[in-house]
Amino acid sequence: MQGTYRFFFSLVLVGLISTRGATAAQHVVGGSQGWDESTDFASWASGQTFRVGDQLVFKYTPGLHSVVELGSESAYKNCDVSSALNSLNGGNDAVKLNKAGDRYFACGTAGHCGSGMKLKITTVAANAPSTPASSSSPSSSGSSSTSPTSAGQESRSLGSLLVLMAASLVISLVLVF
Ligand SMILES: [Cu+2]
Repeated sequence: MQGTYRFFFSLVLVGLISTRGATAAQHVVGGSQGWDESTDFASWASGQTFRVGDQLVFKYTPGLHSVVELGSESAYKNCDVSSALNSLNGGNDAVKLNKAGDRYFACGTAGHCGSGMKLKITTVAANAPSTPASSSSPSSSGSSSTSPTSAGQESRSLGSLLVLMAASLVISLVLVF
């Protein structure tokens, strides 16, 4: 019986570790093109589901670009980088999405925001369903819209696996005591 208990307990630990790894996603802004003037960020963002606990990673050549977080929709629309909440310039900058809601980013280099180097994202609750990217934006490419959806399904199935493991632990405890 002691061996049974340890077996189920280690299953639960493995479940916890793999679920944590699957739910906290890193979104490399712009995908393989990165944070660059030529990237279509609206199209990229429409294929992603941003959840609380995830991270944005801005990859670019330091000195050429920067990352400025803007405080409002109007600052975003007008490329008003003077009202910046935060500014990053390392070239490999992680931004944690710590609560649900809209956030706005732009490049701080003169002229870049105006030529489209800006990003608006909406963060949803950690357990919210994935964006139905295939039905809402038929124009976006298939490869960019399918991968986040399948990642979301994977994390949900890991979640239900965890529930199963927790149930197994309870059953094994009842058997032991
Ligand atoms: Cu730039």
